[in-house]
Amino acid sequence: MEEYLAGMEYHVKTATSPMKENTKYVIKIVIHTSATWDEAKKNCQADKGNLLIIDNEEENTFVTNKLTNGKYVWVGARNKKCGGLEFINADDTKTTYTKWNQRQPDNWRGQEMCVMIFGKKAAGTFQGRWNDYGCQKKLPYVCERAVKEKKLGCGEGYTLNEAGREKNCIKVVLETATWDQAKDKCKAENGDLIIIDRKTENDFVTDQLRSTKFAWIGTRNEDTTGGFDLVNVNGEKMGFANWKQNQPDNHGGKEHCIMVQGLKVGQKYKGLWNDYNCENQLHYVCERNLIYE
Ligand SMILES: [Ca+2]
Ligand SMILES: [Ca+2]
Ligand SMILES: [Ca+2]
Ligand SMILES: [Ca+2]
Repeated sequence: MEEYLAGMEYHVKTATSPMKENTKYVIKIVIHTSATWDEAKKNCQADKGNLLIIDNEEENTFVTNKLTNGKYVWVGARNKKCGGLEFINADDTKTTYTKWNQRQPDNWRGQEMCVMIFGKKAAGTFQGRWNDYGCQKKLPYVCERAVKEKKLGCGEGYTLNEAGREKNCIKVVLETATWDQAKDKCKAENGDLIIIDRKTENDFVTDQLRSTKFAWIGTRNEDTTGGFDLVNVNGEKMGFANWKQNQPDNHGGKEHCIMVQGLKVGQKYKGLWNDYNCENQLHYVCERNLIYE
């Protein structure tokens, strides 16, 4: 339970500080180490974060639901000074959102200056509520840390392709390869030979085949008896096609892989498909999903 919990991302919408708006946070629930409030804060800061500042109801609920093993757990609010009941956060900003339990905060005997939240091990009506508590008590705690927002992109060498059925990335490869080699090369980069879904994608892709006559695409003929059973690299029956005149013809009974013509054959013939001998060495086009960069 000491790791930052993967996937537990929290978007602060109504943040205590404008700096924090739209920042994504992850939380870490430290349940097996008990610490005083100050130690807990120090530990969180050593981890490039801070004791959890609960900004709103949504975050309060989110965190409470994660405190499955917690009864009393430190969070990042504390009393500003002796005597009063004004609270500040672990980053010294004013505490705006609170969720006090009944009759709290009470600064019992003048010794309760730090704030804890009741986890799921506490009585039902207490869960998710706050209590001011003696700062020297040793409790588990919750840290939060802002994370850099990762952006989806294509990665080096790939171009965004918004022309197909789903948005993804393509790469025109100008080294030559047989159909099988081309497929393996695309796979090695977590993609596959391109499936051309529709006319717009065919146009988009072939417009980029500037130095190419013929390029392999991700369709082949699975019929070995002389007929046509055109299947894409996902094993689906071919949907869109853009055959050249009199194609496919399985010429000489040896043409089982599909290529598309590039701009090198002229604008007029660009984009047309032909079945071709799989052992021919051609350029090819890979397609893969967007990745986090
Ligand atoms: Ca927060
Ligand atoms: Ca109290
Ligand atoms: Ca596609
Ligand atoms: Ca042919």
